[in-house]
Amino acid sequence: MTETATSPQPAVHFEPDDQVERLKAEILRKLAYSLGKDPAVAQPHDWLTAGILAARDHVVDVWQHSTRESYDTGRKRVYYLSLEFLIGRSFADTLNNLGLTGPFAQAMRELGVDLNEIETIEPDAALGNGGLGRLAACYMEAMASTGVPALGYGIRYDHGLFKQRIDGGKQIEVPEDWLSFRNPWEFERRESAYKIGFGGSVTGTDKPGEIFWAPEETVFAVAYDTPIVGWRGREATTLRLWRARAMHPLSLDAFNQGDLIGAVAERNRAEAISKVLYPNDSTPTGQELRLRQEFFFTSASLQDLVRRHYRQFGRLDDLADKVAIQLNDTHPSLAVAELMRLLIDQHKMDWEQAWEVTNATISYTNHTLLPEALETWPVALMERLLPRHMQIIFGINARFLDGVRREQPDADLATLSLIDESHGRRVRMAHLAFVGSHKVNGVSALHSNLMKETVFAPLHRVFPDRITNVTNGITPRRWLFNANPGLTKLLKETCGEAVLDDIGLIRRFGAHASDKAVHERLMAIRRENKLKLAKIIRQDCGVTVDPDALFDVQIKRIHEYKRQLLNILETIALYDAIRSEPYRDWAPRVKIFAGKAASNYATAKSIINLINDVAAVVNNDITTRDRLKVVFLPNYNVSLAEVIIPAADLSEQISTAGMEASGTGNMKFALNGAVTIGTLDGANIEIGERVGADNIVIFGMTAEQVEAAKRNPRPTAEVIAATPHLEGVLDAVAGGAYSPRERGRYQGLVDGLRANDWFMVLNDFESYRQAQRHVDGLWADPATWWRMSVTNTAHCAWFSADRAIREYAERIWNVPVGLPAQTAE
Ligand code: NBG
Repeated sequence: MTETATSPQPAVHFEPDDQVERLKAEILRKLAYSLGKDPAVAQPHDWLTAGILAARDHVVDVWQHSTRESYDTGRKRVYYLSLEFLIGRSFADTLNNLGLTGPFAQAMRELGVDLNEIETIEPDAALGNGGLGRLAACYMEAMASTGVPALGYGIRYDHGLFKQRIDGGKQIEVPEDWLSFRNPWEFERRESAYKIGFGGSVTGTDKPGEIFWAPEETVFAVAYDTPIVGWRGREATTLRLWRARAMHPLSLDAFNQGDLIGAVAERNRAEAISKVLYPNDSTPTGQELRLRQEFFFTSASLQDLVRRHYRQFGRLDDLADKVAIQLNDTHPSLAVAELMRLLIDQHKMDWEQAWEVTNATISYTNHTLLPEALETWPVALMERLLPRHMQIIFGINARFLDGVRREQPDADLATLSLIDESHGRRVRMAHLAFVGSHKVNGVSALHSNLMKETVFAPLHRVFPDRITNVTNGITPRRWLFNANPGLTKLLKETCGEAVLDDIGLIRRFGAHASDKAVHERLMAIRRENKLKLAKIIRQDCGVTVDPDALFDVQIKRIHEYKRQLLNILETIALYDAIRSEPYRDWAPRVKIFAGKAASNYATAKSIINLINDVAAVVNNDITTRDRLKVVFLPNYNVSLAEVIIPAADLSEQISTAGMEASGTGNMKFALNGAVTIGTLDGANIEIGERVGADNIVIFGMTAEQVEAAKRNPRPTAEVIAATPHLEGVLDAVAGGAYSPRERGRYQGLVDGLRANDWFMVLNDFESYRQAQRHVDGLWADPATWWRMSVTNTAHCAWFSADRAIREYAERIWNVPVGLPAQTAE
């Protein structure tokens, strides 16, 4: 589909002056008729809501056109199932994608309102924990931008990821309440409600259509739709989030007998399902409510898409020609059993055909290899909560294992089985997703290879063509054009305006790698971005930082494998070094940390505490003055990342090799011109391949070396003894030098390291320290530093989410991409 032939003609085509007048009128109408407010008394929040509602109308024009077009042409559609969508704010991005930022700002200005200011009061939609959820949000926007008809399915949590406060150096979790001012982006669809059953019993015969599941409990899933508009407002995708509602919100009998709690018991139990996002990242939660959430949104989504297909085409044997279902991690892997159930029990399809359809329709993305992160559910719980699905899973397993037994008599069936018999009987959700999918992808080249060699090795031998790789991508609209307008302007000047439509053209920036004038411009742009961040640091941490210092940034979930601990231990070593040679010419640095820890992850919380304790000591020491500052910014979220990333000089991507599946922050930093210090892990490797070894600082053990060291660990005492400075750092931390009021606070943390260096913090310490001193040298030479920066920006177009979506479309979904391809890098 091309822009000229079929695009709608929204209001963007008016003459500039008319357009501003028209936008003003639209905003005022919303204020009056949707909010009932007079401009004279309107609060900033009213202006925000009126502005969003006015912008949303423009999105709706595009959206209806996209939806109608994909319906009329019967095009294949992608259904992206994800328990998490970490969206952040939407107003600025939507305006930018519609090309309305300038006119809207002007309209607001003429109404006496500062658009930039009201944009910052939009709450973040934080329906996700970290990389996995943010990836889903980037992909929804990229599908709209590349013209892939798509619907994202998830849960409309009342409360997203908790807000983090830092109190006395410790993380405090506060409930988040993004819906408190209502959500002006969404449309409630009362008419699109599905019954979701739990428990009960199964009766009948084995024949298709003659089995009956009578659930003991039924809740409603009600749809809420949010349109997501792509670049230049050409197409839009739909995010459909489900909210749980009770069938009988009030028991009048109980109420009349004075039992107020009992009267709403059913309602509370039902609504609990969409009440709150589980705050776990890369580790499963293992609670019944979580399984209920997973089934709830999976079942609602499948009922919805099966009904849509059946209504339009009147048959289901061709489902895979029109529908591609992508499972974002194993959380929706019950889709395999649920689709089988719908086809067999409700549509009377026979098992073999249903299996063929299911397998051809579904594919699965794996996002982690951490063994403790692979989801499993006890068979007994599944039998109680989802008896029919458990039968189907047993059926899938029996046929699968029979097939293997016939073809590969030596295969180790215990490792292949969907049921793990070794720790009580448990369903392996990754196995279920793998067996039920026609393609399974990892999210970076290294990760996909490790999938074949480690957790999925047995399944890979049975299905050697199933695993493929699609390295993650990020949307350049949000993470470059919108987050970094200064750099974007420079890129337009140096690469041409067309860079906005064809991010591949950013490679032209590389011609300026040694251009002094460009370096000067970049320095000024970065400085401006750093000033903005410095202001937040002053407000939120009470620390004044020097914008000319090197901003060294590690922002992500707090996790042992991500190794914030390595970073802070090295920071302590640097602090000691500065104190012992205070008159040396140290490169001034600001160490910036941000990130949340899962509420039940004690070690991660202790690491946050340590960072804050070190910050308190370092920032108050006059000997280090401005040469070292340490800050921990509270409440890391998408909108804070949008300020931090364009202000970063150095990007810390220092996970234990083999443990970070991909990383996506690494891509955002590099595209914005930060230099990466990192391990050969996840997508760091591919960033290094593109920017070149001279433009990235790599240190530490490789994934292979880590594996070998785990099999044959070197005694930690030996490692410590062989590593300069390390003993002193560990002793200081363990002995309470940074926690004088509670000297034993970090004894356990350090004892843990001494007992077992599972994450190679001790093993990689010296290599990391030297890499940091190498960074000092690079920073001291601006010609080199800014050459590196230019080169990073110039060579990272490949990490655009549009490229990733094209790969999924071609290799996994088999859907045509509607909008013209950008020139390949
Ligand atoms: C995360 C990985 C990241 C990766 C994102 C997106 C989970 C389970 N996995 O490395 O840890 O970038 O997924 O693929 O959250």
